[in-house]
Amino acid sequence: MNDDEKYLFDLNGYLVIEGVLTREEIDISNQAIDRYSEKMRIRSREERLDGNSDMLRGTHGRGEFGGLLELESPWCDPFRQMLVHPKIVPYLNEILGKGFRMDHQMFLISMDKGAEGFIFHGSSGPEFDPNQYYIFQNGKMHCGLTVVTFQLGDVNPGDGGLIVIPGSHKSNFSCPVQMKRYEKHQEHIRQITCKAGSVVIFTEAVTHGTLPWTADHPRRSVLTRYTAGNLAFVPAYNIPEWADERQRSVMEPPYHTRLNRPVLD
Ligand SMILES: O=C(O)CCC(=O)C(=O)O
Repeated sequence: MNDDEKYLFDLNGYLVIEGVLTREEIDISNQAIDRYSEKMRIRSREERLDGNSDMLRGTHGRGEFGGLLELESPWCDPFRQMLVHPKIVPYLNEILGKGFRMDHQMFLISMDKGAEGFIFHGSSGPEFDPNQYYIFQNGKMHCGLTVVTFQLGDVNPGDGGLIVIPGSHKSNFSCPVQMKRYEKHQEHIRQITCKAGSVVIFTEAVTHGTLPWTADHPRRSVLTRYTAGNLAFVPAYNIPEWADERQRSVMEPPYHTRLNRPVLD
């Protein structure tokens, strides 16, 4: 993570890293999702995420596809590589510290035209959230839950998808309710655009949400939430047999790095 990237992550609470996946990796990942399309779960109207905001309303829920790491070989391969992707590890070592761990299991967000948005959420201000936080101390960033999103399709201006309030991970006041509903102050809100193969990293402390999807091509984003090696948001899980040494290291339960915790370089 170079100095410009550190500055931008600290400033905005998120970072876009371009060109992480090759065209072949993007294609295989998309083929895997098409092949197992029956595993896609469309959120029901009872589980709506739009917070009853007219600005975030859609015609249907977003698609979610879990268990990507457990697909049959070779379809699981690109996702297992994403888990400990060598181009992403240095960023997580900087943002979360060595010994970082996968917290929530990897899953796909899929949105086709008309899929609803997600009301703004995140933990910034006014209370301290010991699981989702952003602190800068002793010349270093310290984060709780942090999201890594691999993009399997382009996200163009106006398409919808992930939106953030840049800098809100350091805010001290509550986000105005109408802003959370995307009804006010839109000029301070940024839609994150990027090309297929890019990765977006953001701290859960930055106030973020989702705009309804408007493009003809689907949104496909593979999300994994990581956290510092001593933290857990969700209960730890069993380490699967297929995991190699690198993958095992990010699936360790939470404990201090000093206790011979395996770390990735
Ligand atoms: O649309 C996005 O990428 C944001 C998703 C999100 O914040 C969530 O699922 O909790």
